[in-house]
Amino acid sequence: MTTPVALEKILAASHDIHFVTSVFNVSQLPAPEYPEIAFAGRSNVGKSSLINRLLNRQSLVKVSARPGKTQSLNYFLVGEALYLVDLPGYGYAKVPKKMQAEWQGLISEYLENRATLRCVVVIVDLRHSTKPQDLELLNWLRSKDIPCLLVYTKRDKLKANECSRQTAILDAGFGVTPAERVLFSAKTGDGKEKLILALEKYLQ
Ligand SMILES: Nc1nc2c(ncn2[C@@H]2O[C@H](COP(=O)(O)OP(=O)(O)OP(=O)(O)O)[C@@H](O)[C@H]2O)c(=O)[nH]1
Ligand SMILES: [Mg+2]
Repeated sequence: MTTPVALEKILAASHDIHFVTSVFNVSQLPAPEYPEIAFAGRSNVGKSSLINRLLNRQSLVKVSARPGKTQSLNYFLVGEALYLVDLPGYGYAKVPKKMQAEWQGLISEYLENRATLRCVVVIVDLRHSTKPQDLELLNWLRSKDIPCLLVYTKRDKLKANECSRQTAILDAGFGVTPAERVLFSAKTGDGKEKLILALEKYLQ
């Protein structure tokens, strides 16, 4: 996995993608045998949809209009070479406080200690403002030197001029340059190539 082509090839190996396990407790984490990329973001932002699009699968990862669908760390092994980890979403008010605190504990313990974690993809909805919880996560990752990449998703929901305006607002709010984020749509596949190229850098 040293060239951009390599990751593309791995992701294209759609016959060789397996769901591995759901992790509710760090003791259940699989052996750190492969590099991994984790996908984080608010509930319902489109984490699972993004993974499906990346793997060209309609519904490998369960997607739901109801927020809070993903409640564990879900591991997918791609091409016997890479783990993709779908994380539970944060910021959904209807998830009981106790459960939210448990997830947060699990996620932060995982993010901070997983030696094979190469990148955390932080996904935000392009239509939204800079949400405090996203900024908090980003700043926490930055403070721990955990590599992260921002993705602004649901791009298909905005017209070009609105898209530019929102992108500028989010860039300013999160303190990133255009090179540090990717615009994406799980619906149209827009941005997929850029995302693959950006992720490739973290796998070298
Ligand atoms: N139009 C459009 N809809 C999207 C896009 N990405 C996700 N959605 C929709 O947004 C809803 C939530 O998508 P999920 O992928 O389940 O979101 P999630 O972040 O995994 O949600 P949780 O697991 O609940 O945290 C679904 O109805 C998706 O179809 C996108 O790029 N464009
Ligand atoms: Mg999900």
